[in-house]
Amino acid sequence: MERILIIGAAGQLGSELTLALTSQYGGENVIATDINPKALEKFDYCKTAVLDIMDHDATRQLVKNENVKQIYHLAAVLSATGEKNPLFAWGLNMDSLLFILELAKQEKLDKIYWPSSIAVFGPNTPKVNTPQYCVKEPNTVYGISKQAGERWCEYYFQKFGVDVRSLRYPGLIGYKSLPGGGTTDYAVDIYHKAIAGEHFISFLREDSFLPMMYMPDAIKGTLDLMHAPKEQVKIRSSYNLSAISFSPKEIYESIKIHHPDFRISYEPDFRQAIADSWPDSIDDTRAREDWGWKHEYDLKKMTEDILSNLPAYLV
Ligand code: AKB
Repeated sequence: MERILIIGAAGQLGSELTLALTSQYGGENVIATDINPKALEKFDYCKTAVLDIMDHDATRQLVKNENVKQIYHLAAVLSATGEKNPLFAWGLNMDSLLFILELAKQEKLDKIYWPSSIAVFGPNTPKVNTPQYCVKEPNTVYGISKQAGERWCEYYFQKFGVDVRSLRYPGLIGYKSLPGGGTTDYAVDIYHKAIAGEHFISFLREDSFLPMMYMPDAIKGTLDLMHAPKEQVKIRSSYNLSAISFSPKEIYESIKIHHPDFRISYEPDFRQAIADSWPDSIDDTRAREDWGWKHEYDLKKMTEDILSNLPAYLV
């Protein structure tokens, strides 16, 4: 049986993608891996393995022994954490991607998925409806690593035929796991504070707009891209992908409708400069044209869904 390996499965995206892949391929054929053994305990429905992606030998052995044919490589240091330890972030983000691309080439793997991000854009990029192709001068180590990673993905596709596919995710918002060091993660934390009846302090200004997406849309987009016939995947760096765009004030107001006593204050920190360097909104025409991308959730629908489901997750 050909298996799917998920690297960094216990993170925000991996937690939900692993479940979706398991329902499509069956628990026997999905291997969730993470560096943290405790974090793997929640995956009682598929195969698991403790894996440090920097351990090339162990990763290669796992791929060979388990007959892995597809890899979702999700492990990365995100934007805010990356700024605290730039060389570590660069080392992990780049070394792991290059190793996986090389492994895919050597072992003739079927498909690789690697997430890119709106962080590839920078202060000189057009901010509104940011096009697929435009100036990209990222000024975070995370953004620089995603931009370089995109070039490597296209290189491995063009030179060696590695079928690697990628999306430039906006801020992803889910309630099934806690945020992991991103600039957009305030939009996850705010729901937790509202449910707990606590005051929320936003580390971004009230009018700081960023592109965002509810997790079910992100999962659907990822699987649609991975299931698309090869010839429809015409962009091999990474596709712009868009759903909603809002500010801290707007998400707060959407929550306040359901929690009238909820309070917010604004104390921008170093993450404001990161947000200021990213687009307000994204043009994802190519994803819509090439393989039929369509989002479902707007801010109102996402807030209703999170507020009705999050409490059950917290008990
Ligand atoms: C982050 O904020 O670092 C991530 C991203 C936009 O890639 N969520």
